[in-house]
Amino acid sequence: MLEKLGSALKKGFDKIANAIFLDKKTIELIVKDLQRALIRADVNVQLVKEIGDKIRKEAENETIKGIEKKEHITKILHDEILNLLGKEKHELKIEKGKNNKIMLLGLYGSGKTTTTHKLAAYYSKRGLKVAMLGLDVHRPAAREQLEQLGGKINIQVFTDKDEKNPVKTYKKLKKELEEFDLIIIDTAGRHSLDKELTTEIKDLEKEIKPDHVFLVIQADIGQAAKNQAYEFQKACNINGVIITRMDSTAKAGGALTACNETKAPVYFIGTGEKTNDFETFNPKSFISRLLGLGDLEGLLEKVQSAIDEKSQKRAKERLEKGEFNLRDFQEQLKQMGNVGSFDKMLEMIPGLGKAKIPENLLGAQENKLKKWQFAIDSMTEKEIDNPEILEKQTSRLGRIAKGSGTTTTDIRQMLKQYKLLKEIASGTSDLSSIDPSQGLNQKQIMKIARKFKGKIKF
Ligand SMILES: Nc1nc2c(ncn2[C@@H]2O[C@H](COP(=O)(O)OP(=O)(O)O)[C@@H](O)[C@H]2O)c(=O)[nH]1
Ligand SMILES: [Mg+2]
Repeated sequence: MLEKLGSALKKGFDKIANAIFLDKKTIELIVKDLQRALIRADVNVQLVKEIGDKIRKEAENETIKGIEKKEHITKILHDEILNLLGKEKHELKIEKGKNNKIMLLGLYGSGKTTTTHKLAAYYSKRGLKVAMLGLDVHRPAAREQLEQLGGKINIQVFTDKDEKNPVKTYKKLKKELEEFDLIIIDTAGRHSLDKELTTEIKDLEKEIKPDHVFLVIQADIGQAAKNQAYEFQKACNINGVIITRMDSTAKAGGALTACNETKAPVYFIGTGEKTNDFETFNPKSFISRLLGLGDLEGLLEKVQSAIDEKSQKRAKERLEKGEFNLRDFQEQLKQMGNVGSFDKMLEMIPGLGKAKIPENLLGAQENKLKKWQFAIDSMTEKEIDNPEILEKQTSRLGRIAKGSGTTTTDIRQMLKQYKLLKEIASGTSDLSSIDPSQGLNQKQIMKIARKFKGKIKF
């Protein structure tokens, strides 16, 4: 369900985390993709526009910079989507021994009868004595359908096949129903909420006085769920909504967000035809499932693990001018801090962050990185500015090793990596043409990978 929306959202968050600079162009790409995906999921265009505007506005806020900005935008995007879906989880706790009644309403084929048995099974599993009451007196097969379902889950079904009036049916069966903790009531639908249906559900509500009235809506209708919920709300007191067929449409985003707009919270969602294809609706976990384990904390962690933008920007400028030196290299090493992996270092070169260079070549070796930093700390200015002299006057290596608690091998390795990085950078021709949010294309990656095959070693 909603795979497309999920993967579009995921891509958006990834783009924020991986962008070298969260500049206007990148934000615009992210916003456009996001809006397209939301509209495809049938979310109201006005709401979609508002989200886009908000993100653009926050992105323009110059007081927040660098990694904080990434965190900020990630959080806003996450919270906006959560807002769309309705923030909190609405739970329906049913107490034992209280003869609770839940009445389900909805149009033809919305899934009332199926949901009646799903709800019954749900609460029966939680230790309640549950019964189902079939009040769809208009369609001959409706009561049989309910009885069949009841037999499947071993839950008693009450109906009166000879009675053509649902209120009378209820009155007849009322006494027998008193011994149950919970009664789920299936009612009749119509093609639309016409006068007859309105009268019928009003009469039922008056007679039964249900503790909860739920509107059952099929997700296929998308944002049209909004008007349907409003209409039913006008006719009687709806506590909330159950959305069915989440599994069979790409429009479910529209149905979910539309219900939130009407302030008729979604309590449950149906995700298939079987008894257990049913779950409570929790906006937070719904989002994290859409994103594949990406709850807000996970998303923020991702952002935090990206390297500080400012220094990346400086490094990029110097690289472009061909001025990248050992000092820049040292700053990058510091930036890597506890991130400590060579691929993070590559991220400072536009587009290279996404290059699929085999992981074993880039394995994180924090100790080594620390040693490299110590080594550079022990160098003289002259050595830092002209690292070539270290190759010519090898006695310098001994001195640096002693001063930094490293070995000459460590220093040689460090110098090799520094040179390699410089070389990779100069090999990535025309840096400015690479879209930072897109990374390199396959051809560019292959070229770099071929060129450096076997060279990147720790
Ligand atoms: N795929 C899918 N089908 C469902 C779901 N809920 C109900 N249905 C199907 O939708 C059709 C109509 O359901 P039904 O309960 O008879 O609707 P009613 O007219 O409102 O009582 C049936 O074929 C159900 O099996 C669901 O969550 N997913
Ligand atoms: Mg039915």
